[in-house]
Amino acid sequence: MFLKKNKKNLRSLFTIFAVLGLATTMLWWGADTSTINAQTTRGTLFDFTGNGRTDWTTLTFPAATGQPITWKVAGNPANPAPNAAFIRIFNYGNLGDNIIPGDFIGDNKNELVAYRQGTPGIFYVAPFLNGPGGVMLDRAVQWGTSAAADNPNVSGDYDGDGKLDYTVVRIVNNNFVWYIMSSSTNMMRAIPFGTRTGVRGFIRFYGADFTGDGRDELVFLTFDDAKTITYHIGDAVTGAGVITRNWGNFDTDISLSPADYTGDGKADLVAVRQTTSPATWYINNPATNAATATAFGIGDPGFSNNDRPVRGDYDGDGKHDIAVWRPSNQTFYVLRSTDGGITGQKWGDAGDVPLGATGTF
Ligand SMILES: [Ca+2]
Ligand SMILES: [Ca+2]
Ligand SMILES: [Ca+2]
Ligand SMILES: [Ca+2]
Repeated sequence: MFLKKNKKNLRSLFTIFAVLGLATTMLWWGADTSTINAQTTRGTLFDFTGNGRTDWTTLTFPAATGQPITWKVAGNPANPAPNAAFIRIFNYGNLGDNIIPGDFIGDNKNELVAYRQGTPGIFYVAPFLNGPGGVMLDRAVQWGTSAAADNPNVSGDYDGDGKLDYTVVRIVNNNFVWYIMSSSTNMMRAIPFGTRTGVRGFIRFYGADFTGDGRDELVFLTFDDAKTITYHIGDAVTGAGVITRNWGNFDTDISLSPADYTGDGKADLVAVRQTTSPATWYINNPATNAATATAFGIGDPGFSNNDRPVRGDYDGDGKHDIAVWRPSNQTFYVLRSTDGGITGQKWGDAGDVPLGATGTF
């Protein structure tokens, strides 16, 4: 497991990141992010090999808390030669951890990341395995505290340097406060944005760039008694509202963490309606308020026998693809944004959960 072979971890923990434990006291150090180049490229979501395509990944969760989570990654595109596909199967993180891979280092490859609740909470970051052997922990970053029920499923590149910023969001007096550690300056800031007052429920998402300036915005949704979903998009520096938009219904739709499906460099809103089969993907471009409806994947109003919508750019053109993982035959199906054709890739085992299937990983 990853707590072994962690020389880098110890070095990082005591020399680079020890000071970050102060985050739990929520100091404001006033990071100035306005001068950072917004045009820095960033890695493709869940691309572990660095070729610009989302890889095929499923996770096997153990039965008991504290037992290891097994990752199964097949390179995309899979080598069609028999037994030649790029495959890595390994354990990383334990049941109870938040699994949040992403490009935190800035090498255009996603790292393996598990966030362990605690006081402080810790992001465990390891490079993806390039060869045989175990996972080598690269760094352990203290951030947040489970004593305050901090939620780490909100990382984003909020300073626009091409690296994800370690972020947790906390409820303070019913308001959301986003604690962001800038990857470019290691400065931390606390941004108030949003409230749970007066809403029936809420989901907080990963950051996404809705304005096209290379910096992600803060994103969460709320729903009301009628289950109408409202997205709230906020500036990650000022906390000012940028966009508020109704999109989807909590009782009938699966809401994915927003991403760019249209190719304009700005994130779009996704509601995958389960009332019919095939399901219908309703995608809204908040920049224009234009919307599309695309039938794809098995739908189930009971949310049990449906295909699992997954996030990612599987054909590598810079646009997210409409895609699902089918539990019954353990196969990914991708509606390619390049040409509208369908790619199928069998991968994973019965009972697995595909990476990118929820708003939380
Ligand atoms: Ca960053
Ligand atoms: Ca932006
Ligand atoms: Ca878009
Ligand atoms: Ca694509």
